[in-house]
Amino acid sequence: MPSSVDKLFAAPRPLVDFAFDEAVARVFPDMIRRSVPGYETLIGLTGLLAARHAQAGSRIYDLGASLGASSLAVARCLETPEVTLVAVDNAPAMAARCAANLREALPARAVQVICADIRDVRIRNASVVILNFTLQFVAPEDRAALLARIHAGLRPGGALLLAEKIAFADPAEQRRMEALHADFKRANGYSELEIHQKRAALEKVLIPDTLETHHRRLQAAGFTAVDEWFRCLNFAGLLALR
Ligand code: GEK
Repeated sequence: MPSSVDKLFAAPRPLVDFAFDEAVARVFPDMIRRSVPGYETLIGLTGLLAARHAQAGSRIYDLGASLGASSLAVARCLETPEVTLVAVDNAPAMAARCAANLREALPARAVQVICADIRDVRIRNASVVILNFTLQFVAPEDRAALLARIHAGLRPGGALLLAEKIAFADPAEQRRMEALHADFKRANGYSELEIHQKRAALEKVLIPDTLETHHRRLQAAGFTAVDEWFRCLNFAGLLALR
């Protein structure tokens, strides 16, 4: 399915919470590349990190897969035999496009695409679980339980790859990072109106945590080592080992 340039917030519009609907799915690759600094690097390296931790006969889960970018990066790097890729997204428009993308790009690979809430999906026999920019959309009170279920579903030696927008405890650092993030969006062609309207639409939907909160919660879920492997402005990638 073709994708297009993101103009969703270009004209004045009523304040409605952001939703992963058909209009967003259509422009999603352009939107995320222009909004998340380092997105392409992080996704490419997700493939390498996943390949290093993949185990024969296991599953690799891509939770909040959107159009399947992380799954495709994994498939490009994976040499371990008998690994099933399981991509999950609860937005029907995303899951349908993800299924079409993965079928077309990976005709010979064992792939499942599931349209469901990641809080309801059973995680089992996993060597790698990927949560790239998804936990931030899960209700904060449900995040610890989800991480504990992921930990329980990972094989010993398995890995969770968690990428998130992050918040800062220091208000001055928060302001500096937000200003740089707005500069990044401006440099990618978004207008002041687009930046303002998208920020307002996401305010109640995307709730970032500080890195301290992430570390504490991952440890409480049972992960033994947590490495910060990626950082670009207010976005970070963590590798957590079972
Ligand atoms: C990428 N990982 O390209 N259950 C299932 N899916 C969910 C849930 C949930 N509870 N909450 C949100 N989603 C991708 C990008 S986008 C990030 C991930 C962004 C899904 C939602 O439908 C959307 O497709 C995805 O998580 C978040 O690396 O748009 O900033």
